[in-house]
Amino acid sequence: MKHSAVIPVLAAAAAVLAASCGGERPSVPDGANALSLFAVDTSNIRGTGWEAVAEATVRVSSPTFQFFEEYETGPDGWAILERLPAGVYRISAEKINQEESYVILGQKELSLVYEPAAVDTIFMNYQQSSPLAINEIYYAGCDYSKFYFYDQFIELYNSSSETRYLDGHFLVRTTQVAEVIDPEAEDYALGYYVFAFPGESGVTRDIPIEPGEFVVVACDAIDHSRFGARCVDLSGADWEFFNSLGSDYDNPAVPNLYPISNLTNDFSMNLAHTAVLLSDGTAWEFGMHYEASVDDFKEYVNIPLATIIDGVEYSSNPDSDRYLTIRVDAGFAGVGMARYSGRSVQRRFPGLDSNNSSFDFEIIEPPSPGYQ
Ligand SMILES: [Ca+2]
Ligand SMILES: [Ca+2]
Ligand SMILES: [Ca+2]
Repeated sequence: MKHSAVIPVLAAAAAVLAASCGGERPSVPDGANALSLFAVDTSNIRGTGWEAVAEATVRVSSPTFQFFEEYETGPDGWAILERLPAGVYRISAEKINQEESYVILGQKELSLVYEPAAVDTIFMNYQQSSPLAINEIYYAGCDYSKFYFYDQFIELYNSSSETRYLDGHFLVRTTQVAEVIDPEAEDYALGYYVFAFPGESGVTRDIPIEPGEFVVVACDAIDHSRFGARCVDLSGADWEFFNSLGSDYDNPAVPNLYPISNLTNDFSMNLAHTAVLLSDGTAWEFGMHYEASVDDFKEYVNIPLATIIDGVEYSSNPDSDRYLTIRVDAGFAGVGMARYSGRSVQRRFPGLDSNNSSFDFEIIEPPSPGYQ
């Protein structure tokens, strides 16, 4: 069966449907077009410039007639798409790195009329799944001689093109004990310190975070640099965690996040291993969970996974037991980082979020509150 460049829609559809089962290439009517497609990773994530993407899955479909084919790029990043009927095509490319648990994606649309040897490029980049993300966590502490770690902070970043609102959102530090729950078996994460921005999530709109804006939440918003050479000046922080039930310091010039429970502790983070969450604060409940180490039940806050906007687990030891489900974060930030090193973990570029912190984060020095 031989067709000209113009293919009747129904005939093409019938041919594809008839051949769509099994692993063989469907026998779509012959088209005159061939497309050599080059898949390139534009992220420059390893600092080596743009790179050809080998073994990317390339899916080709048409919005105007029934057509679907899958290809794979070769070791040099090229896929040869042959015998394409004339028409409009949507092309997507995807590369999943299972070792490092990240995804790069690219897509484009193009029209082929009569091009027996067309050449094109598909530009790929990392999936950015959180428009609002935890961009930096500084938890390590700055001075071993004084065991000083009160200059901890969390930095948020809006990588979307829209203003977002933090009203009523929670910043959460999870458990620091393994096996309180099986994180893969539950649809919530364990919150231990849970502090809330003022207002009501999705209702009030008083705490904007603009596109490209960083927001710094300090544990204590003071100039810590007078306590050690590596300690961080947080007097300019946007927010601070404040617990009026404890002996916490309150900088009156900096607005506060308050705890939702009656724990008396300030918000603080383990110097080597825990997880930090940003949730939208729309749902939560207290939950008593048994802790073998103290042989008693301890009060936590169950944070439904569906309310979690971003979560980052960090651990200096890459073999640690996980506190957070891999559905939120498949890796660890901060592997190898020492306590009191004055170093911090930050996304390799703002907004990079493959839900694998091993890949997304790098260790930086000094910490960078409010900037990248
Ligand atoms: Ca505080
Ligand atoms: Ca304050
Ligand atoms: Ca920063």
